Amino acid sequence: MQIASVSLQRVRLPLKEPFVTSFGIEDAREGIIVTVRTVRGGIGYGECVASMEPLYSEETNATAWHMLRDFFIPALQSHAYNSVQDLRDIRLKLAHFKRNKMAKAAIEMAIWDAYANESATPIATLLGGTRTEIPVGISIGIQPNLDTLIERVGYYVSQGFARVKLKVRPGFDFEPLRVIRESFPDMPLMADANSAYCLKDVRHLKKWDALNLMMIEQPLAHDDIMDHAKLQAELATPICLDESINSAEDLRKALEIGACRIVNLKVGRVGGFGEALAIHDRCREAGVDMWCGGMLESGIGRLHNVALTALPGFTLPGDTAPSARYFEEDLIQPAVTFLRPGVLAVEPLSGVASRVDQERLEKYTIQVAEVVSAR
Ligand code: OSB
Ligand code: MG
Repeated sequence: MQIASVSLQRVRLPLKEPFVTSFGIEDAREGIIVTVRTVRGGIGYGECVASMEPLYSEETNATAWHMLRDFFIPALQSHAYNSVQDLRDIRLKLAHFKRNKMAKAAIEMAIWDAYANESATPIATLLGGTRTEIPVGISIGIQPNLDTLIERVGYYVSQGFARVKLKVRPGFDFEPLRVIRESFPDMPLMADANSAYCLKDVRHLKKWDALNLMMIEQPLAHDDIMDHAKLQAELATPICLDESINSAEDLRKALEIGACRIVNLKVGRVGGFGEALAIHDRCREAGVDMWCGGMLESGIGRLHNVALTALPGFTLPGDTAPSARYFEEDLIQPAVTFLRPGVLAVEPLSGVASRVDQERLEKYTIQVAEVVSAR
């Protein structure tokens, strides 16, 4: 497979309701859609999961745009991709460029997607996925008060979500979790702090052990594993790392020192499917539970997350909720919906192109650039 052209477009999809975390408020999913066109007419899409501001990580849509246009697309566009191994090795061609994983993932995943399209093979199959159904949970943002929170949780539970994750921050943590636990004694429940605490909060965090949480996600700094290891030694509740794991090497070190017992794998955060597979395989070998996280993706990134989750190492429900949880209109049709309550189907999709709604893609585009291959 040879790439004929790559284009970038910035999209802005309004969210049905603002998503509030310990790091800020997002009222729209603004991202970059990468489109790869192949010489034989194949078409592939990738979604960059960076946000508008460098709050979850250092990347933004503007930095990703620069990295893609000036470095990553030029580095990848003139190679031939003729096997799954060639796709898995894309990460090696970008390895000398430091970090900027979300930008790397966007073009890498678009090339996998184009390969799926051109070879008429489902992405899940290319990745080695075997499952045809996956359970999913809901990630609920910080709520204005406890009444609204309980109403929201009740609504999502009634829809059948397989577990509830609550965003927390100092001042909105133990009490809301306790109230949810009281109303839903047996429900799988977890908290995501997005780095809102530090090691001196250990006494406060130890109290959460009484709530029977599945895990606490990323309690400490985004770039830390040392303090997480110290904290994990003090807690009965498993720590799950999100922000701190950006590569299979990060994971090796985190597991070696006991910084987490569970991993949230986001393909954008780690630089694409190739690195995600390396992390998946390492978790599986080590018997570490893993699940697929989300970044409020449009249907394009969402279908990719669903395909990845078909792999056997995803042992816990992920954050890949149906499109309607986020958007009035998605960029794909039909949207991602429940097969039955709490469960998504892994459809045998040979790339996402057949699902992309071109009119809507146009409608939500706020900036376009065409990058033509030098070949
Ligand atoms: O930390 O997992 C996170 C959304 C944006 C940025 C970071 C995170 C999240 C979520 C939402 O938790 C997951 C989703 O529903 O896509
Ligand atoms: Mg998280």
